[in-house]
Amino acid sequence: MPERPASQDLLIGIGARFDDRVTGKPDEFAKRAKKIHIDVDPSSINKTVVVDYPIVGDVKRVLQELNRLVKPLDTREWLATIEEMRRKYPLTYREKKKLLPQFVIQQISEVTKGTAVVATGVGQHQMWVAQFYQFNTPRSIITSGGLGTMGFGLPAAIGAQFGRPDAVVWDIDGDGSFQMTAQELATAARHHLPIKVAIMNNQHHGMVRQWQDLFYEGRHAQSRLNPVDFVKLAEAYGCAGIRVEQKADVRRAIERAMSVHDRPTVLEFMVEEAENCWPMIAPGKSHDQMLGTYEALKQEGGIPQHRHAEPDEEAKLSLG
Ligand SMILES: Cc1cc2nc3c(=O)[nH]c(=O)nc-3n(C[C@H](O)[C@H](O)[C@H](O)COP(=O)(O)OP(=O)(O)OC[C@H]3O[C@@H](n4cnc5c(N)ncnc54)[C@H](O)[C@@H]3O)c2cc1C
Ligand SMILES: Cc1ncc(C[n+]2csc(CCOP(=O)(O)OP(=O)(O)O)c2C)c(N)n1
Ligand SMILES: [Mg+2]
Repeated sequence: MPERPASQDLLIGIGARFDDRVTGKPDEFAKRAKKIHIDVDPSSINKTVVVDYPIVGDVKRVLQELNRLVKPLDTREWLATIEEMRRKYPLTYREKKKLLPQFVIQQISEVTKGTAVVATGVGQHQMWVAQFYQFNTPRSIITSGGLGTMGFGLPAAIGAQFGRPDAVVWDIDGDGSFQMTAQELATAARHHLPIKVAIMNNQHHGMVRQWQDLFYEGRHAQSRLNPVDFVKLAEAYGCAGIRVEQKADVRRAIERAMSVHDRPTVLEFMVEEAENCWPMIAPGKSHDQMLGTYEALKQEGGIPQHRHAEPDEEAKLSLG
């Protein structure tokens, strides 16, 4: 398939560390491609991916120099190809009886028109935010990618709300991650910050549970979490608390949270425990061996989730 990195003919990395989450098995990564890597840090070059043309320098200067040497390309055909790939291989999930976190995140995205600042914890919910919150403004996802620090979401949302008092700030969090720094609700309440905390309560360290199911014969060692009443916890700190169990109540709950302006709101979404995040590359495997591809999920009854082609017009206007 021409779409997969294994069969690309040219790969240009502009300020990239080529993390293992990106490369999968490094030896197989974009194997047939000539590789150009621009990075200000020489230690990033040839670290995991050996490249044909290393360029060390600040990206702005390097690109200015490069622009002098190359002719402008007509990229219309390539952009159309990318659009076609998006259409052909959309994200997908199968409806289940219980509430799905992907659906909740899509609803938050719609209500906020993709213009909120969104902080996250670490785990499945973090990846679903990247997939299903349709960001319309740059520099709006605040997430711990490299270090992957659970507990990052709430303090990050507090910082974001202090930094941008007029912005709508959400922390879309996991029940495990949230509990690492939940006491910071006191700080948020004391300063009357109107942050919204949406906890995807799957009563598990979901990402760990997913790996245990896929690679460790379902041995759920230490990944199941005690039930916690997050609404009571929120109220104990002087925050508003809302629990949602049914799909039909999701939208109203999000809208209610958006109407609270004088204190934090914690929304506890009781989501499906056994939902997996797809697609994924198993440890030590390559892009060609991706699990949970669109084709595979569609066979199991997955419903395509097409993205809006263009940012919401109203959202664009509100950005000025
Ligand atoms: C559960 C989980 C799942 C994840 N899944 C994915 C995934 O599917 N896909 C994904 O991409 N990531 C994923 N990540 C994040 C991943 O771990 C890395 O954090 C991310 O890939 C790093 O992206 P990066 O290399 O662009 O940024 P960084 O790691 O921040 O690297 C930036 C690079 O740019 C260079 N640089 C900075 N400024 C300049 C400049 N002015 N000029 C030139 N060079 C510059 C730096 O030297 C550095 O080498 C996931 C993380 C978690 C926790
Ligand atoms: C401080 C810390 N401890 C452990 C981990 C390893 N880890 C990564 S994701 C995860 C589970 C996260 O659970 P939760 O926050 O409930 O998110 P979910 O995957 O269920 O959405 C764990 C334990 C980590 N990233 N950070
Ligand atoms: Mg969880």
